[in-house]
Amino acid sequence: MNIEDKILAGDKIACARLISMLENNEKEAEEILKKLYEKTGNAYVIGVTGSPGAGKSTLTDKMAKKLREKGFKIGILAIDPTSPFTGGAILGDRIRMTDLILDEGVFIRSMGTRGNLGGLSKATSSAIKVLDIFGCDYIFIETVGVGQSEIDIVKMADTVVMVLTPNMGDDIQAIKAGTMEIADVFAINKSDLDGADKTKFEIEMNLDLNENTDFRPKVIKVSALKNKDIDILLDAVLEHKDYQMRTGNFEKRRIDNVKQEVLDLVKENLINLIMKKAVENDLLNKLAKEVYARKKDPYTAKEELINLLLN
Ligand SMILES: Nc1nc2c(ncn2[C@@H]2O[C@H](COP(=O)(O)OP(=O)(O)OP(=O)(O)O)[C@@H](O)[C@H]2O)c(=O)[nH]1
Ligand SMILES: [Mg+2]
Repeated sequence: MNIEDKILAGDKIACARLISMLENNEKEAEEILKKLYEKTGNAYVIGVTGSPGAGKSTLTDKMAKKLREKGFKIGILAIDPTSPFTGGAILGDRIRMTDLILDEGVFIRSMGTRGNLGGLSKATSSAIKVLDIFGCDYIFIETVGVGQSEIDIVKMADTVVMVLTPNMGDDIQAIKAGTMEIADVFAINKSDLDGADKTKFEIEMNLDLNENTDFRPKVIKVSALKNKDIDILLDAVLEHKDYQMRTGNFEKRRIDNVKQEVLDLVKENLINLIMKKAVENDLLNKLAKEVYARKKDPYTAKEELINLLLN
């Protein structure tokens, strides 16, 4: 059997292999995705984001288990830009889902920056496609932190769950400042500890200021550790899913994402083409020296490089 058929037959190893090939930017892998692309589009993607240690992995594990009980097939991608590890080296500290790993209906993988030649964002969007083809009904993408690269990644999700914890103090200010608007659902995790009501109150107050949006995110107190109120959180996710389906927002969001993806691919390809030609002719070196010596300006240099492609 070739790798395509294996993946369609539910072979996890083949799935992992194709993801690795995509991470290595292998042309053959892209060809496989081209052939199988029409089989994507069935999975619903849930982004889980929040500060380090907020309980994202524990929570993802509990949500995945609930969905497994209903017979759904699940994919989990743990994205960690600070981690050098990728693929098989996952099962360390950042993921606490050991028993799910043995479940044939669950695919788990962590993805770090190293070895991802085309960048983490591209690798993530490729991996989502592979898991979709593999037959996952729900795909979780866990991202640490709130930096721009994580935001770009979490935007690939259909629903974003922002995980907060009680007594975050200044952290909550940071969240307000930058990233509140990417959340579709807020999960106040660790609500077995004191202070969850206060955090919920603060988030609700902030949402009050934002009444001009047509969807108001739910704020749900949960405890991943105690497996408490996970159903309520999942209901809030599904409610957001229904809202999007009803209003056409789902389609709009996905089309916006495709636009971004295609443009990113074009950018990458053009740069590669220009670099290849510029290196062949030693042109980049020559131009850089000329710009340095003030014989030329950077803008003219840019035009000359672009002209390489056009001619
Ligand atoms: N008290 C309490 N502790 C929790 C809860 N959920 C998770 N934890 C603990 O918080 C710690 C971090 O949990 P993780 O699930 O690894 O958190 P994370 O956000 O995935 O962490 P990183 O991936 O490292 O950013 C662990 O020690 C968990 O046991 C909870 O609901 N209540
Ligand atoms: Mg984690």
